[in-house]
Amino acid sequence: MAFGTFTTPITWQEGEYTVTRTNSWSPPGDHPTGAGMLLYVKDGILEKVEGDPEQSITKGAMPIRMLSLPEYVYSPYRILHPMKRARDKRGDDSAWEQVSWDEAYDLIVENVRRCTEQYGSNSIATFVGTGREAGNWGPTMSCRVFNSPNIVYMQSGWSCYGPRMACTSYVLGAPYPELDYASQYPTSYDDPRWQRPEVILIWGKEPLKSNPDGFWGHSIVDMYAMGTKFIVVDPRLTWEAARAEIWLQVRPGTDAALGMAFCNVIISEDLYDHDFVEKWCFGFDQFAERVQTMSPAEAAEICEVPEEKIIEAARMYAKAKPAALQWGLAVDQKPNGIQMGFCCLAMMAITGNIDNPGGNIMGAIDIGGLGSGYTDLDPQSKINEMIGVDEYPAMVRTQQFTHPDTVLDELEKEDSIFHMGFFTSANAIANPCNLPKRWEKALDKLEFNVVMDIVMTPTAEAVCDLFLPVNTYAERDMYVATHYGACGTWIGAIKKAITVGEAKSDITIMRELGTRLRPELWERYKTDIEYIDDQKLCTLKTPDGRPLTMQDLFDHGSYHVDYEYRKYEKGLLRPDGQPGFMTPTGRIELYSTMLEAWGDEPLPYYEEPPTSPRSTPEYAEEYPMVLSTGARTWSYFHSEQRHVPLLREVEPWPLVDINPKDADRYGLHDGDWVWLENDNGRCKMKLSVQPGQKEGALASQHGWWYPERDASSPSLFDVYEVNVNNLVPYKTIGKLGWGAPFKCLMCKIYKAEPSADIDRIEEVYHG
Ligand SMILES: Nc1nc2c(c(=O)[nH]1)N[C@H]1C(S)=C(S)[C@@H](COP(=O)(O)OP(=O)(O)OC[C@H]3O[C@@H](n4cnc5c(=O)[nH]c(N)nc54)[C@H](O)[C@@H]3O)O[C@H]1N2
Ligand SMILES: Nc1nc2c(c(=O)[nH]1)N[C@H]1C(S)=C(S)[C@@H](COP(=O)(O)OP(=O)(O)OC[C@H]3O[C@@H](n4cnc5c(=O)[nH]c(N)nc54)[C@H](O)[C@@H]3O)O[C@H]1N2
Ligand SMILES: [Mo]
Repeated sequence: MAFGTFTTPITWQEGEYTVTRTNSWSPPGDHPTGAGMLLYVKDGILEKVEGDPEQSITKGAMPIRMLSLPEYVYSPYRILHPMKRARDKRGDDSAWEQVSWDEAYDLIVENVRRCTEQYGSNSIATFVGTGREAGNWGPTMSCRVFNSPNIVYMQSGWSCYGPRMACTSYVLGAPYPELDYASQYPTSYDDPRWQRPEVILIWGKEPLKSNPDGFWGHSIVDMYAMGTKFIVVDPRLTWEAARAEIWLQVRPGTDAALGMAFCNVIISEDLYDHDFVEKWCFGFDQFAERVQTMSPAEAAEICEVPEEKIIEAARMYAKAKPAALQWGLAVDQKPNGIQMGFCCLAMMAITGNIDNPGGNIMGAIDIGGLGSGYTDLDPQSKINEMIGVDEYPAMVRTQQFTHPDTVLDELEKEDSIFHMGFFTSANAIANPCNLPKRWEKALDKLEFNVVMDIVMTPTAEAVCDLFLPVNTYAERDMYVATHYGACGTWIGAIKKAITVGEAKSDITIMRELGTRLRPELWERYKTDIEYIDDQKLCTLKTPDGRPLTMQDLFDHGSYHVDYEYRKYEKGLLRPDGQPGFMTPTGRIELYSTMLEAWGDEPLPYYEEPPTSPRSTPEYAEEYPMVLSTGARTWSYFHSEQRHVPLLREVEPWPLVDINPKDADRYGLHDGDWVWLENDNGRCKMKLSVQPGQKEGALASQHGWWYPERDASSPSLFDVYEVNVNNLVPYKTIGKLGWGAPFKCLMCKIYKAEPSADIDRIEEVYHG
């Protein structure tokens, strides 16, 4: 390993400013990408931020959401004290009253004890969101503070990262394989061990905007500038697609057919790595036979892309040395996603682009406890009590989370097991839940609901009784690790620079509650740093062999993991030290014995989206447009930041993209307000006519609500007017429980009355 090489200590004086070097995580929302930042503080106030040119991965660049940090920190929308409200006043914004932290904790303790005595501790559900800092602690909060295995991530079909991680664990026996972007080296691309990928296949991902799960999206711009070529599979013309050698403008939801055809071409044209396949893959012959059932011609018809471009793309990826694959959320957000992911992994494997310089690299097994708290489930037998384990054992046992759709069923039961809810980093009804109105009603049945957040959200207003204010990363000490440590290459320090109001960090709240409820587990940690050192960093070693500490990170700024390529050759992927992979056969399973054991097919197959012009032609007559939702935007992380002036000025309204020909067909114009509607519900957005959008398909944003509008029920910031998840069906997911059709719905589109007055939005950005 190596520490970072910075020319200054972590804080220094620059004229009137105290400058603090830090890394972003959350809040404001971000995956653990850790953009390097310099915070300029004068008289205790954060006045400005700059990118940190010395941070080895981000090199001074910063997403716009980080640039607007001061506005976020000092926003008038921020809640800075704990607040409570009587249960019968839910939905009434005027009923909140300020309380002390002690009073807030007392209320929680009283309700946890009451629920535990009356119904058992499993009656407490912890609702968590995606991989922000608090998302990482959600399982710990649930298991080690409330003593409940019922950790709930609410997105139908656990449609984020889970399907990709699950098929990776089955096929590769490893965590998510990430494109090698030299993040493990203090000197980045200059390290001689690194090789630049010749080709990157960017598939259902837009890393430049999303920086997903720790991957620094801008690195693909760097590689492009150095000569790397792109192949892009996306129904929209993205920045990456516009620069691609080959752009396959695929029909949303059909990617598994394309994946099978890619593999078919690579195998039938003998472009695969025989040596690698022979030594390290299991079930190649059956796999080859299966993908032969999907000819490029058939895939071309299904996916609506030219046959010769499929062939050309497969050849280009297979012939490049090295080649890397960026597979994104479009894999997860469809019932057929596991099979698409399977094809992605197979392509990496048969071309020998696994754990090689410039290919897709794998995490080591000894990265330590950095990842989210899966191991917190103690005893492991508690997994048998998780909601959904009987109905979807593969999902629940692989993910070690409850099954989202089954939780909704359970909440709705008259004699539901659930009685208390704790929301941390999840704005349920604005974004992660499909059919949000139904979820709201179900969540409202819970006797006591607590939320920890930054601002008053639709979820907090609708169903919560106690609000705990959390602070931002400018106000806390922490670390951030790419890929939550799972494919970890780098860990950076987050350093507190300011204090604002009474807000506390997620770990502080967890410790303080833990100390009250389960002192035997928590009392010993007097500070966040003590907890982090003991629970998270201690399995990593400094160059002189000591356990790594937060102080080391403060002293050196960052820590780079010693990266070994081709770990499978060296016995570094298996606890028994044998060469090979951590699968039942010890090889990459192109015939997946795990998928078979869980009751799915052991080989990839194609299924049409649940509703589509082909699978449901009658439905398509009424709802003729394909709808893919949630492609990421520059300004917003899911439901966040609509209250931040700079960001709202850049992206003031919820947009849905349409091809000009479709707009003409429906007599619609750029800037029109429109309804998107299907049999589940509707939502109102503003039309954006885009020549780069696939004909016959729409692309809508997600996570919208209007912080400037009426907070109380039934308005709830007009969340239901604008929430595209009104259109997403329930339990329309893959065989094993993963993947809802967030990226392959059908709807109709028609003109709406203009939405709300522009003046109110001006209030947001001009104060
Ligand atoms: N700014 C910002 N960054 C974020 C987030 C955010 O909300 N805002 N969210 C974070 C989270 S939780 C996640 S999971 C990641 C996700 O980040 P990504 O994996 O990059 O996913 P998306 O941006 O949803 O979609 C990527 C691309 O898939 C395309 N697409 C849509 N449907 C299909 C399809 O059926 N097939 C194919 N091949 N492509 C399709 C879209 O047009 C889009 O260009 O981003 C993370 N980063
Ligand atoms: N239609 C559609 N819906 C989608 C998606 C899509 O592509 N299309 N994407 C889905 C995906 S992939 C995901 S992962 C989910 C994400 O869903 P969630 O992760 O639930 O995201 P949010 O709804 O933004 O809720 C997060 C809340 O946490 C707060 N917060 C931010 N940082 C912190 C922190 O550090 N601590 C605490 N305590 N709170 C914090 C924010 O203010 C916000 O209110 O959304 C899903 N929803
Ligand atoms: Mo996500």
